[in-house]
Amino acid sequence: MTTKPLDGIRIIDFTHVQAGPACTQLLAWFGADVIKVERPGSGDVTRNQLRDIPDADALYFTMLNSNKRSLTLDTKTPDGKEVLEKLIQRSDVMVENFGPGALDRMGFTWERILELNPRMILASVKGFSDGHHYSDLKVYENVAQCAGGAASTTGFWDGPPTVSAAALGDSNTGMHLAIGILTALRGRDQTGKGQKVAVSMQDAVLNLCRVKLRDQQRLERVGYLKEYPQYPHGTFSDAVPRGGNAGGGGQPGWVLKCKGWETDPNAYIYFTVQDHAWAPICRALGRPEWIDDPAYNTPDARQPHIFEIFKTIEEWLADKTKYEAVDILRKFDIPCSPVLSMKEIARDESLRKSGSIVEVDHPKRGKYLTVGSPIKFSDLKPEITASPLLGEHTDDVLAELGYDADKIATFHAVGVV
Ligand code: CAO
Repeated sequence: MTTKPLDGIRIIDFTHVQAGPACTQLLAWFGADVIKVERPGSGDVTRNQLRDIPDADALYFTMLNSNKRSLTLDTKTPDGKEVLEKLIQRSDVMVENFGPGALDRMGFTWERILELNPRMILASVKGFSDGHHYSDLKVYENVAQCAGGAASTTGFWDGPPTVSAAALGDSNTGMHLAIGILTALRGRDQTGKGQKVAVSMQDAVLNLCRVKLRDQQRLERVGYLKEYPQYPHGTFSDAVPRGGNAGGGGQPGWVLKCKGWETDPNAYIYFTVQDHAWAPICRALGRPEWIDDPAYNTPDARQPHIFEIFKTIEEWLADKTKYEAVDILRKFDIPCSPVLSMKEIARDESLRKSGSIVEVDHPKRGKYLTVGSPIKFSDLKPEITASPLLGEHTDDVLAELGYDADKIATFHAVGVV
């Protein structure tokens, strides 16, 4: 077996649902020994949620818990607490995303954890930061998207705030937490001391909405936002509006219809009008007369009739599939992409080849697809293995902690594990 960068790091994975599991799964891919601690009998709630095969763990679970080991443990019993204490003494990191205060109520305050292991890194996800006026709230994905500024700035101006399908609140928070954990591990190399790392889902969403806070300040200073569809013909209020599919940066763009859009909901491309690519765009569209026309040749000149320009592009696209269109536009260096459905992504050969989509064999499910590591290394190719069955590694982990076979049998008999 080849060495992985996080070999030797033991992580107590006291996480559930998505935000925490996404973080620990990433660290497991890179070599950490991730021991998922789950309630005996039921385990992570996602094992049962949205099942597509009656007796097999749901994809929700399998796609967020690969490469881990599973230990069942009732951490509210005295024996369960003792096992967890031993585990804390022998681990480097504990990751949790319980509701506010749950870990304290279980008896594992930060002070107690430090007492057990001063080198421990305790990494937590909560909905809101410590001390925030909503810090007592339990939070799921869409709640975080609303609290972090994503929902109020997503969607169309004549529709309600809209959440994204991307897990900005869950997996995104988990990725932030992974960065925090690796930073704390590096810090521990220098100081010998552990520390607490926390990421709130609201903050992680807000971090991705940074440009919208940029826009808020611009709006307050000048009263309008040039790159939004509301400019110059519509009106602005005092808060950043929803901009539909606008580019959002300095490059106007929009989702445009291609051949077949009447029946195929994904027959579209995203088209970007980069300023310095204006001449190639005109050439690609067969409109060379626009290149030097003062009504078109600067971003400011184009903006008042940008939708008329998009309409012209759609006329050009009418007899081209999204793939044909991108094949032409790529030759002119125009930033664009087909709008890909999940069906197309699941079958995409390039994504399979790069390891971004991986087929995994599961003892109960058979083969299923999952998303592999989006991070690529020159000297590490994460190998994605099946998620563990509930309690699959309970006896192994207990034996590693020094429990003999009789004691382990007793734990099973009384339901501690
Ligand atoms: N043994 C014994 N008890 C266990 C246990 C175990 N192995 N694992 C968990 N529990 C207990 C907890 O101690 C807690 O008990 P108390 O409430 O009595 O103290 C209880 O299970 C429930 O935990 P919870 O509050 O985390 O669960 P919930 O289903 O009510 O809430 C969620 C779920 C996600 C809303 C909440 O955990 C939360 O807000 N987490 C922080 C934010 C977050 O990560 N959200 C993302 C979820 S989607 O990715």
